[in-house]
Amino acid sequence: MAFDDLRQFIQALDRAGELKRIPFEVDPHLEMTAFADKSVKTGGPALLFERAKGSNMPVLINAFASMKRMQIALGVDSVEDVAERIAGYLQMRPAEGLMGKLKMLPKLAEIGSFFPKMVADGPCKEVIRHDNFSLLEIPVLHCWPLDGGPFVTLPMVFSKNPETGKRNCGMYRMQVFDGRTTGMHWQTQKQGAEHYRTMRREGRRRMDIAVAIGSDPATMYSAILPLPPELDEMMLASFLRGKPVEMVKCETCDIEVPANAEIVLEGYLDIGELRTEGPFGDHTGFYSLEGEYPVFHVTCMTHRKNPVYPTTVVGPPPMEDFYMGKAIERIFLPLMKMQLPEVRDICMPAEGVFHNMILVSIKKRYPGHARKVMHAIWGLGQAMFSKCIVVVDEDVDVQNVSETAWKALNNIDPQRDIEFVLGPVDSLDHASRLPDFGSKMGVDATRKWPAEGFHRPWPKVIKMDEAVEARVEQLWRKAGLK
Ligand SMILES: Cc1cc2nc3c(=O)[nH]c(=O)nc-3n(C[C@H](O)[C@H](O)[C@H](O)COP(=O)(O)O)c2cc1C
Ligand SMILES: [Mn+2]
Repeated sequence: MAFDDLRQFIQALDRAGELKRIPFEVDPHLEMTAFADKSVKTGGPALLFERAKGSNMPVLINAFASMKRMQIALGVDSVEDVAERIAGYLQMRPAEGLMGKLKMLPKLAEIGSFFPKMVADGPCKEVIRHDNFSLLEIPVLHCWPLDGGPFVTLPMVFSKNPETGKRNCGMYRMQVFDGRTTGMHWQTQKQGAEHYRTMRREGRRRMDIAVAIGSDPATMYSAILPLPPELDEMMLASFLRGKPVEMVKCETCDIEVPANAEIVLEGYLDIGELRTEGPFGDHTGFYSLEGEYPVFHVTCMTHRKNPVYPTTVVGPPPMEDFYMGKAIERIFLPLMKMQLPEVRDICMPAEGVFHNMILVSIKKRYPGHARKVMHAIWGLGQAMFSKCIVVVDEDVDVQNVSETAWKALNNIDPQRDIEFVLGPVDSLDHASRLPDFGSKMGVDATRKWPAEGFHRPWPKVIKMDEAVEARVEQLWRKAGLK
């Protein structure tokens, strides 16, 4: 069952006991952050602030901030189900015989629903405002004390590739500078930034942008997925929902947005115009530094009647983004395995803030195999940012970080097994020698082979005899122990 919009999702969270409505006034300046942080770190619910200080709009926060809420958002019992669905399509083979072909029909019919659909009108057009609007009406959170200002943190930013006309949707935070302008914090390796560079090279002066805020959760979530550049996020959203995303044309620019959006900001970037953005209390748990980013000029705001403003707070982990990232880890595993079939599992522990630490277990089959996997990951889309990759053998459960650390730390001869490479790093990395460029570390913590020049015997992991364990289990109880 796909949600029609954000409101249906809110109702579903409420029904599942995953939402707390806050009826009294709370300040978007710092207070909501402290509220949301406490809730996520204590396993608390999503929050709907019904009275945001200084605004008429309610604020939704932490709507994705647990695995349970991610499941509700994606309409599944487990996010692994999404992975299985994807794997099902990836493994589709030409059917044998009539029965085989008939069996494939439902799957093929389903593919038809993956394409977003243009519609003439939609709820996001209930109120259209060309002149009489201000971004300051929106209860945008000033998240942390040293932030440079208020930031829109869950925007779906739409742009078009000027060469192919294909759309992109990415989630890039936007610092609100005043009633009509914001920053556009796309990092240099992201698709919006690539469209911008292409247009600058072509000598264009103006880049159309539309930003949708708040829609059905699968569509919102698709904005953060690390898809290949020309794969339409709205197609993936349609796949996740099992129902086409309905798109409407903007009023003032040549871009389409989800028709069910709560708020749409239409406008443009003046190509070449940059403004200082930040600092911002970031995913890393540190303030990311100020930087120069394009300026988004908003020329038209459309919205639903009584719009709800969804947002998130990032900061010292784990926060809402951890759960969004964990679901990505699970959903993308089959895609990674398609290119790297030797990979058994991966895990990005919360402390590593996504890509600072990736634990990978592999079926090691040939000398140097662990290093091949590291380099492949560094070459795989946004996994290029992986700062520290630890590769272990298939018998290590990488979801158990403690077991992985124990075995990996025992298995390495650091000088032999650690490799440093240089390359692109996350813009949020404050330690790299240069912005966006620095070193990354690969740790080969697999068991070493004679074919890799290791000729000493490799010891076994200690394990008690099973019969003895069973007997001691009885003796244990006999001794009155629990
Ligand atoms: C809450 C949240 C905020 C994000 N903010 C930014 C941001 O400000 N800049 C950025 O480049 N990526 C940001 N990201 C990550 C991107 O959304 C993600 O890399 C996405 O895949 C980019 O899409 P693209 O490949 O179409 O450019 C954020 C992710 C989340 C979950
Ligand atoms: Mn993209």
